[in-house]
Amino acid sequence: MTDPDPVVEAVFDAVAATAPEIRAALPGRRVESGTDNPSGESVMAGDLYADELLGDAITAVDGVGSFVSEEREAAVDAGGAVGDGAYAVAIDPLDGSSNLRSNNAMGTVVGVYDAPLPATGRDLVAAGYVLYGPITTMVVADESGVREEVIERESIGDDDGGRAVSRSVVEADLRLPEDPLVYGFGGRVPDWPDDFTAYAREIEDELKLRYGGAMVGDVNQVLTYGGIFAYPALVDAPDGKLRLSFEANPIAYIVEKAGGAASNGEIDILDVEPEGVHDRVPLYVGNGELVERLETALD
Ligand code: P6P
Repeated sequence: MTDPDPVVEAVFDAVAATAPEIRAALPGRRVESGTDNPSGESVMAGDLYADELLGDAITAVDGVGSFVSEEREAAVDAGGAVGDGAYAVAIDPLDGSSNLRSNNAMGTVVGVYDAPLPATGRDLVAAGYVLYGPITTMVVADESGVREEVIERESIGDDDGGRAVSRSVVEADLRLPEDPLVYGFGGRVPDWPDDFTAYAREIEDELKLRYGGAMVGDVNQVLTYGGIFAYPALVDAPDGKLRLSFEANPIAYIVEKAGGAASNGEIDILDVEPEGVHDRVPLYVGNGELVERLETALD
């Protein structure tokens, strides 16, 4: 069991500390902000709030050299030499924020890279996500494995009104269940290439549909019950929808550390060489045999 990296721990302490603030702010931020993100997607007020809070908290961590967000065009310099003792942290502040309107699960995705971005997933030293479900949980993966924590506010005494945030490990060794049970595929059937549609038709006869419109919630279903999640290449969008740096790479790192697999349809997601930090990539992630079957189907 390797000792936890103090900078990585400090990053996830910072992420956990913001979670109750972000959750408490969501009811008042269910509206569109009127702006688009660098990927051209409309941004909710909740996205901007989460991005601001997490940006301030993460860039304040000693050992973080730069900060990259789905909501920001360029990296934010946090004052350290990335790759030479400092890390680059990439986040999707509020993944699935469109679920604010329908009050469904969403979350924050975090990747901690030991190299300036854009970088491959092989440069990740840790990754995690916060899931705003009925319970606020945080899944964290590093070289020692994958754990699930419950994040709670705690009153630390009436006199000062201060409130600490607790991180309670509820699963110290999170492993992908061997027998697949659920699947979730993004996009619409008419948008899928024929080879993916044929694969999906097979899977639909074998597994139960669990698709909630937020990657973190859908991947958490796969990690809980076993199965596969995909946001595939589309006929009119061969790179799919999800961003490599702050969605696909962190999720691939987590699921592979938990015993699963992650592919862009041809190679391991973690080997995909990006040109820019906002590059999109098809993502197929979960049970190794189902991912391998998918790669064969797309051959
Ligand atoms: P669709 C959320 O906007 C997101 O980036 C992922 O969290 C999610 O998997 C996907 O897009 C949902 O896309 O097309 O189903 O709305």
